[in-house]
Amino acid sequence: MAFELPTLPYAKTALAAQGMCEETLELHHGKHHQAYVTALNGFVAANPALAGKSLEEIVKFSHGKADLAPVFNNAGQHWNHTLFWKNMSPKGGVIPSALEAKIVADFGGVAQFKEAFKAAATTQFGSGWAWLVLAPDGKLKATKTPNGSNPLATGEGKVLLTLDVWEHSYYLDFRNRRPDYVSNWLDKIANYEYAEAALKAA
Ligand code: MN3
Repeated sequence: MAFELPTLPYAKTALAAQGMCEETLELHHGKHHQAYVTALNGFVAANPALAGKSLEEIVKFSHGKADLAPVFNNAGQHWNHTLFWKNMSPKGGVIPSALEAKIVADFGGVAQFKEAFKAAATTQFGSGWAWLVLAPDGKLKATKTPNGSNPLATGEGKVLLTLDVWEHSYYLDFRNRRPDYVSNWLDKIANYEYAEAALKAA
């Protein structure tokens, strides 16, 4: 079974008023994400060791193996983007109460959480991702990974929220201003209801 590009959970115009324009979503979802899916399917078709494995299994299996680096990059990017689309909402930016209580307990406050997440997102040199995870010690943690990597591969915790900080995710809307993209995303676009549901399921 070939992997498929997931449908966006909202219209391509749905986030424009919040700072992510239709062209960004069209290119990012329809071109960038599609390219990762197409490449991954090519690798799976050519390598019997990958046949029948789920996306999660391929990410873990290929992680840290030099000869499977292109597989890991594309499988990771497929997993990361699939989550990223669900991590945004036209009604984003509102932190529900159970998640807020956990954020206050572990970061000291919402402002401190946003500061920590923003620090992770802006200090990721070059391409990569920022994450809010429930770490193995039971505490929320803001972290980052380069390129197509993710906490599923590194074992840093269960993912509640992720933000793409590759330039293709923000250049049309914010040009070179990654810090503004991150702040705007946390305040207006992030789907904290998804993050709270993931926390409750963890
Ligand atoms: Mn991307």
